[in-house]
Amino acid sequence: MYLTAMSSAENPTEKTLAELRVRTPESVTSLFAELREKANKEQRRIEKAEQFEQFRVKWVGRKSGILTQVTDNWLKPADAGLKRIVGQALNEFRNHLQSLVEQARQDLDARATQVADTRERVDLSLPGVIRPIGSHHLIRQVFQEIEDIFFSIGFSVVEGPEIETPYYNFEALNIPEFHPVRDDMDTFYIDLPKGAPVPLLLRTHTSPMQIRTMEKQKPPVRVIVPGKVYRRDNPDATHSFMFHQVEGLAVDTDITFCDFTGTIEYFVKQFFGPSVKTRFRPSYFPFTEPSVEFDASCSFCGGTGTAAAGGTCSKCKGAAWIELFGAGMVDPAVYGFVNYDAKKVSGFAFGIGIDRLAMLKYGIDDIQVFFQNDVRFLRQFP
Ligand code: FA5
Repeated sequence: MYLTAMSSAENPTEKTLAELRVRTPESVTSLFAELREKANKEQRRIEKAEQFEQFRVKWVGRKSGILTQVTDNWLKPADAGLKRIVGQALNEFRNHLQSLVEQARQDLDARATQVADTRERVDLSLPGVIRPIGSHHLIRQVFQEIEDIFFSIGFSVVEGPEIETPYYNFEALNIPEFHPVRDDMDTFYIDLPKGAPVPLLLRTHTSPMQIRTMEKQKPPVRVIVPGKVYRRDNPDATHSFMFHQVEGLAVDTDITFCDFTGTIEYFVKQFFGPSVKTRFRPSYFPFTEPSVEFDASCSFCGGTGTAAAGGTCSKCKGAAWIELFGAGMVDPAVYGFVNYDAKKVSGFAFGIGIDRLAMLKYGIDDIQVFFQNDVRFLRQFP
């Protein structure tokens, strides 16, 4: 409730003591007592800063506050006989008003602090907010596992562009234009403005990084290249238009087929466990000679081809082996593109499909779950 100014009828301070017919010290005292009571009452009703300001102006405002009125109307024109007693009462009244104003100011400050405290108070007994902690995607975890294994045998990691030129993606890998291998990698070319110096495409494998690495450094080379690749493959349980590979390349002056098989077998046993068996089959890649496909014994049926419950193992379809990746000794023709002397150096390369490797290791039967971002799937691999 806001304080209202007193009307002149109810405000005796607008009149002189003579007009109020106050002639004795007792009536002066009771007049001041009434005024003091009124001020007390109004001060007790102050709740807000505006009310405080109204109260202050009304009672102690210099221009027309009640204190000034009392001085002008009661003290100054008072009869000589009453002047002393009015002066004394006025002094006490002034002190009283000042302490009322001060008290009201302190009360308001305390109230504001209390409101702020209540708003900001932290209740330590309340249960905390549980923020779910994220984790690496399974593909990222598998990348990490593979990187750790190859780190331990002296390989380092390099990364390369996902947008490539046909030269790095095909030609320098010994895949000339119109080579039938390009049919399998028929892919995503980028729409470029007319007159662009070279066509660009999303890389179809991580193998272009073999060339980029050998262009940059002389042998010995021992690198792995994790990354995304893109192909115009229709999505199904084992195919995606975007998937992940880890390329491997080792070139030095005396690298043999034995180094190659030893390295690959070491990796597979570290990744799948010591009981897994491995084998090579002849294959063909234009940039390796000889080329192989590398198989591991099926980890689901223990390499028997038979499911635990009897019947054919659904993962290897009874073959007892699962194809893991392509690899081979670097074709000497490739060295010609990077100014390596094919008579002096030799090496091996491999290209692992990470999504299928993760599917095999973790028993996942549909590649699409990697890209659907369903937390019920992701949470299984914290
Ligand atoms: C290559 O990409 C060669 N660059 C690999 C290589 C490197 C050979 C170095 C020799 C030396 P390939 O097209 O087979 O090879 O693909 C390699 C792996 O990628 C496959 O074994 C498979 O695991 C995976 N892959 C291929 N296509 C898809 C696809 N559409 N979706 C998911 N994974 C795929």
